[in-house]
Amino acid sequence: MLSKTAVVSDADQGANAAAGPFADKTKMQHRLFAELSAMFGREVPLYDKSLLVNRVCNTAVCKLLSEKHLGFSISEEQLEKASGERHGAIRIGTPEEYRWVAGYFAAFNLEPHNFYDMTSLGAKSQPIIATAFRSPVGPEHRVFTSLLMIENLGPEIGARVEELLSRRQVISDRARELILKNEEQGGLTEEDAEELVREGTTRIFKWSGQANDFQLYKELCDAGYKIAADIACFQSHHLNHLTPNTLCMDLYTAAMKFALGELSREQFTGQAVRALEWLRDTADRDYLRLHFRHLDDEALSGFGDADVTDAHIQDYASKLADRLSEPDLDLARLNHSGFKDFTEGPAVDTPILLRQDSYKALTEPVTFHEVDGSTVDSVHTARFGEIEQRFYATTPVGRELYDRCLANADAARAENPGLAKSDYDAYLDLYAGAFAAFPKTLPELLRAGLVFGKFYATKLGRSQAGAISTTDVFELIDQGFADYEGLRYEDFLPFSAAGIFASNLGQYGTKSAAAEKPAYTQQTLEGIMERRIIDPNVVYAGIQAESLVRLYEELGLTDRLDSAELAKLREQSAAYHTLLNGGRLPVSA
Ligand code: OOG
Ligand code: NI
Repeated sequence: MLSKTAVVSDADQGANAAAGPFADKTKMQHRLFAELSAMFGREVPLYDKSLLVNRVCNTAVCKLLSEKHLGFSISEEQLEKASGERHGAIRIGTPEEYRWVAGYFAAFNLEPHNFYDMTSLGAKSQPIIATAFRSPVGPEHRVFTSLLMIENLGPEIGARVEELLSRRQVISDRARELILKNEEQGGLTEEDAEELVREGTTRIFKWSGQANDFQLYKELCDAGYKIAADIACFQSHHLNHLTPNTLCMDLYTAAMKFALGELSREQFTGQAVRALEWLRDTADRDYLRLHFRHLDDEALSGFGDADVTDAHIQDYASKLADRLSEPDLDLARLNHSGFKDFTEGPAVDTPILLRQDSYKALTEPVTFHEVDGSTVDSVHTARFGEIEQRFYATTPVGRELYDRCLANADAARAENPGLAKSDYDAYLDLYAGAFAAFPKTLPELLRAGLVFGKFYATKLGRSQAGAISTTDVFELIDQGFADYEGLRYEDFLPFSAAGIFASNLGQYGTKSAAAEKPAYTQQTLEGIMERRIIDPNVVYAGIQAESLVRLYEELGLTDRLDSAELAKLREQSAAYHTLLNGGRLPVSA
């Protein structure tokens, strides 16, 4: 059966330019992630339950928000969508596999963004380079995709890893056919795209519990290359984690620790009250816009303000404690290894980039198959349960400040290593201290040039077009002629990733055993994929520049603008459009 006429979404226009009777790639991307989530839920009961805990917490958050912002409400379906975003992580063994995986993702409008060199993170290094596949505009899903750089394992063990990897074919002949078809035709019919989704959930990303070469596995682990063992000895690119997003990180982490039996009821309600009070005091219009895509300007400006009393907050916390104490959320009885001690990323009061946390990797049964036909039953510890909350994308200046603050936070933590466990509130305060240099609200962050935003003319502004004198965007905002929103950060943080690798592999980084440590660049990975990697900063800066050009036009200010400034904005906007229209991206020189 041929698919009905494909509907091409805005975000997809570049990717589907030559649209024939093809399925909408972004729609198929949602299908893929919904199916992956169902697959992972069947494979890992704790993951499935963590989604329920997240759901319970997000529902409480929405109740509080509707009490604070009169008129705010959210349907089950909208909440499902707002909580339905995912990022996955897979780890690939060879360049050839990596190229096929990149082709697979292209069929779902998932393009490589950013180059992550995990071999150069000092003590936190791993023998890995990576990129993340996502839609270039308005992404909801992502896959952080690592490639093992075998030469770092040293010649002897490296050769054995290479030999083992050369014997597997993760992407079936049929999947390869479909990937090539997508590349040739510029799209796939719905039927073909569905088949490619199934190739993903029944084979490519599926956990089989089957592995090869127990001896090599043991030697890799003993030599400090657990990541290599996780990649080389298995028969698929099994999803390592599949991360949902939360509306309130600190509430969710407290809830998970309570459900896992790591916090008493009293400790839980204490932490929940702190998290909910924080929300009550800070979840303003900008928070709502950032977390709920279904709210437009009109909706946002229509909400009334009301107070949420301390008594209500106590009540929310104790109702949550009741719900989490019900037998279906008694997570302590499931296979688990506890929850991470602290959250990666910025402090709770600094709404930039992303915050991540996780339950720790599970120890799962594995059967190793040997060349002589015998089998060995053992266990493997790799798959964990991450959660995240995304905030504003930093400009290069903001990112530099973040990196410095993070180094301070790491140093403060190193001086008080037990604090997160012994006194969590004191730990949060200590951690926040390290980020004191950051402004705490979106308007301040924008004014300081630390985050990217999108600016647009208001009704009032348009009615005054031609009679406005200032071209200063913040004066325009103050005068009511312009409005703003922040751009959400859609990418990853290598140090957070390293922290996650470390706490889950029980291993804080590895040294390269190569005679000379190889240097990897973005071109290394682009060459492997035969695709260009998109620089997200070009996208963020382009979206901001384009919005400013339009704002000035709509307010009749284009002629008043400094010509060099206007030229720069147009250039940034053009660079962004060139990236989007690239289709299969050429490798950069
Ligand atoms: C990937 C780690 C990176 C994140 O959220 O930073 C990542 C991995 O563990 O394979 O997913
Ligand atoms: Ni992750």
